[in-house]
Amino acid sequence: MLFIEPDWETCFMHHEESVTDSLTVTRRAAIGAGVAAAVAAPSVVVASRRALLTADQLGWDAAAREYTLPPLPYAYDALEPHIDAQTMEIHHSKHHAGYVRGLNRALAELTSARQARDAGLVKHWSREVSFHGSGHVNHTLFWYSMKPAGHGGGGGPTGPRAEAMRASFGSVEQGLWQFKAASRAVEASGWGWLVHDPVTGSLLVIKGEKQQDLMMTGVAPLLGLDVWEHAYYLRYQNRRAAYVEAFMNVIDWAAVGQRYEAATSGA
Ligand code: MN3
Repeated sequence: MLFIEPDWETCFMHHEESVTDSLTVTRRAAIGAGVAAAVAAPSVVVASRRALLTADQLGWDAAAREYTLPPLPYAYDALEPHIDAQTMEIHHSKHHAGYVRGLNRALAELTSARQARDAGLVKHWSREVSFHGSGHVNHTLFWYSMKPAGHGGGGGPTGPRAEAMRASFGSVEQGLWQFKAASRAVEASGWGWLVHDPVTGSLLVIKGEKQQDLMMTGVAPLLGLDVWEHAYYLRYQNRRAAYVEAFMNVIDWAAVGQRYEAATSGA
């Protein structure tokens, strides 16, 4: 059963079509509106075989019941030259930190609005939870999708993941081409995603301009690419395509594979 306080669950219900079990929530956690797992069910995230991110990775402070900015799993300059140290430092210490602050504040304000029975404010702060929570979870997944080039980063999918790419896209190369094309084509800010659809068993490429709305019911995110300008402008300016291409050199395919196995194992 979910480790969700009844009030949280009620508040999230209009973001989630049906929060019925921990796996459903966990699988949705990183793709946008499914913040519930990150917010209220860290123990479920840890315990689930399908876990995408652990409570530690998400910086969840169980005692304080709030989030802290989780450290990067590598140094700011570890992804050079593909992603520069200054961009990484600003992206993590300013942008990601802002989402964590925003999420904590929104959760607190939501509590107050609910206690005051103010439906308008509940609507407002629920949106803020969705926006900042998605930002927090998406960025954490993004950091854990990269490794230094040649040291875990780059190359391509292997084994069952490569087979899944072939079955879904015709070839690994065509799948990566579609992922890059979708990421380049995001209008203004947004994300490119490689996801697993449990209904068809296929991999899909999706893109989203608004992270708070970025949800496909039930799909499990495998790989996300941040194409907001703050993610690349210092080094690549308006050349998003060059940044998308550079990202290929630092993808941690082992991590993507672990998410794929988690998404496809069990029922
Ligand atoms: Mn970003």
